[in-house]
Amino acid sequence: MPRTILVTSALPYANGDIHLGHLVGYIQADIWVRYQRMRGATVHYVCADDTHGTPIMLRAEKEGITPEALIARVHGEHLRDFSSFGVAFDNYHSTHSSENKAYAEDIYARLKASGFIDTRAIEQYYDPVKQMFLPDRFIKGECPKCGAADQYGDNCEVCGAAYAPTELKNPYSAVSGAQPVLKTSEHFFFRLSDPRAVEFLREWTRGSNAAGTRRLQLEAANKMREWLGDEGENKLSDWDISRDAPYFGFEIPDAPGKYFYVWLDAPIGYLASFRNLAERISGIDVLDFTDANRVESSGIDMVHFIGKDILYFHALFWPAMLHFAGYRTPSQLCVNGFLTVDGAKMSKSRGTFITAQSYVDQGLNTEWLRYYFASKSNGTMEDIDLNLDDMIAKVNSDLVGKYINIASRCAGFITKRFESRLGQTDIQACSEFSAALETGGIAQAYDERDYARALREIMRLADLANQYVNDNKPWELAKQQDASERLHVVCSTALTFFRDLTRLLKPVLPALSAQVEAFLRVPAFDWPTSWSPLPAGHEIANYQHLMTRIERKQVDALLEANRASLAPANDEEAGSKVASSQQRHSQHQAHAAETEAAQTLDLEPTISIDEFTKIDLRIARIVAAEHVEGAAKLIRLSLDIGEAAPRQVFAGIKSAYDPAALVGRMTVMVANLAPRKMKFGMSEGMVLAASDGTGATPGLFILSPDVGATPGMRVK
Ligand code: B3M
Ligand code: ZN
Repeated sequence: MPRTILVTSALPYANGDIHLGHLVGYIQADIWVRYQRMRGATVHYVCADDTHGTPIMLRAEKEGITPEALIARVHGEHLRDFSSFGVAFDNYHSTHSSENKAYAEDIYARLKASGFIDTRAIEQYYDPVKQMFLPDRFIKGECPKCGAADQYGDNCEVCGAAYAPTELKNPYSAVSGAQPVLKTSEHFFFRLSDPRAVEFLREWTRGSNAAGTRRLQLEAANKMREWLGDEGENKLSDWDISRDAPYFGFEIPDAPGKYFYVWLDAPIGYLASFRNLAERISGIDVLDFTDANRVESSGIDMVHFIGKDILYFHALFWPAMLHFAGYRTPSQLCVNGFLTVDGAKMSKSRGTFITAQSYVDQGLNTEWLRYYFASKSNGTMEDIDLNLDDMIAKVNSDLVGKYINIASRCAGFITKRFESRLGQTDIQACSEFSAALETGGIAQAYDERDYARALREIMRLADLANQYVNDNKPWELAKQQDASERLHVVCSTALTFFRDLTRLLKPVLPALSAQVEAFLRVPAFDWPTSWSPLPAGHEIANYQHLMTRIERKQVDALLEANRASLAPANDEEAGSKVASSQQRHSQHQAHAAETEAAQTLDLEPTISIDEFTKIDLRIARIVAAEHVEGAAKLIRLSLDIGEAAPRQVFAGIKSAYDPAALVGRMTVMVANLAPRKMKFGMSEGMVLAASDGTGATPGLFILSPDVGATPGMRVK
């Protein structure tokens, strides 16, 4: 039976631009939605702007406009950015809406009625000049641990210490500069520590959805167990859900001057956006989607795509709030990691804090990015690195070099020689291709959001298709007398393969697929139950080039456009300024070393392939890493290569790596090197690292496999 799914993406704050870091999660969700629809599911995909809270109120004030005017403008910008990247919501609503107000009030009233709301007086910093309570991020002062000046009220960006705003030395208000005073006021709390809530959440964590998929990824479920503690333990605290005026949000019924905290009504915005959409669709009963008593019978799933930084809100507060208010709870959370660019946190000074709009303005194809993000997404919470050179290489070699190349080499012959009509196809080749396609597990990989695996399989099929073209050489057939029929068959077969590859890529590359549908003159692709060839006699349109290659200079221009002309104090991460100048320095060194090596490259004598295969290289996961007492250069590594016990290896990489940063990484080891007895113990292999050979630091780089490789895989 086809599924019905309400899919949501996290609601971006209405006080900032959409950047590439946001897009990771939205693109992952959009691909999943498109895939489910191709499989025949009914999917409602909704999102909205998250519009409430102090930062939005203050920013509007600074711009001299109302918060309503600010959020209306940002709404337009956000929607424009998502559309540019093919992220196609059925509705992009706002948390500042009548639907959201009604839901927030209803949920609050029901929680209150079931004894889940407490009232308590709390003492907080208050700005006597601005006459408002100050959120932690709006209080600054000296770090109580290291004394660094101008640190925020919750944690220090210099030493990393976390603390309460009241611990800051010489605190001041970031709004007015005034010295804050402590003031008491009444707040409302959601009683998350109630034993009923803890018990419910334990049960909820273990659950699965209507399709039998577990509710939480492994890593998220582990986090939940950490937050919830052991059976019988109660580690949860109550949640402060009210804020005092002045505040931009919804005033709490029967509590003048008290507002719902932005995080209370933000996730409710999912339901509000859906309700607003449902009014435009006939035959939908919203209660089938929201009412706890109907979920069992309706079988409808609600799936949230979120970033790992907001798991706490979505896995604790949100399901508990819904459950104790009689609403259905989420059936699945799909959590993504953060984005790094070229291995480092995005930074304005490096130009890697790339806005969605600048990417479009620079004329880059947004489907390049969709493809690259998909190729790095494996359905886990791991961070994703946008390696710019790797993106260029992947797009140029996979998409343009392998996939598009099939059509560009064959389409012209059909047009010129056969009046744009396809001929018979090669039965043998077609059945081999569809057999390879059906055993590839591509559908399952999409369903599990392991797009990296799906794309690897699709590229394996593209290799097969290219092999077919190379073996049959249409360009040579075209020159031979009497080979016309064969030429027709070969090109028609290759275009069938191209059609199938496009179908498989459609969730990732919707715009390109639409161009291919037009070129092949076929109806919109779905996911067929059987893969039959394009029929003989079918007429196609003229081939027009479908995708260009990326050039490094386009990427450089993009970085330049994003390199902020801001004073350093405005950089995104104060701490990273040190890191970034260090990094530039080491990049410079590495580059110099590279040039030098190129001139004097001193190769080892040639070996045969047999000699090479004697070296058994394996993918290893570093499960532990520690300094070795008394050893100046060594780190002791424990390497999991899928054997019963991890191997111990001493690696001379101490000058370049902090052991803590190695744990969990994947690398490559020589697994059949004779064990060597060292002063500190047995070394049972060797990890591979690149270096310039001079021993200069930081001149050591251990190898990492591409995503998807698992411990024990052979490398050859
Ligand atoms: N606006 C934070 C974020 O953009 C917050 C998400 C709300 S989701 C209900 O990451
Ligand atoms: Zn500090």
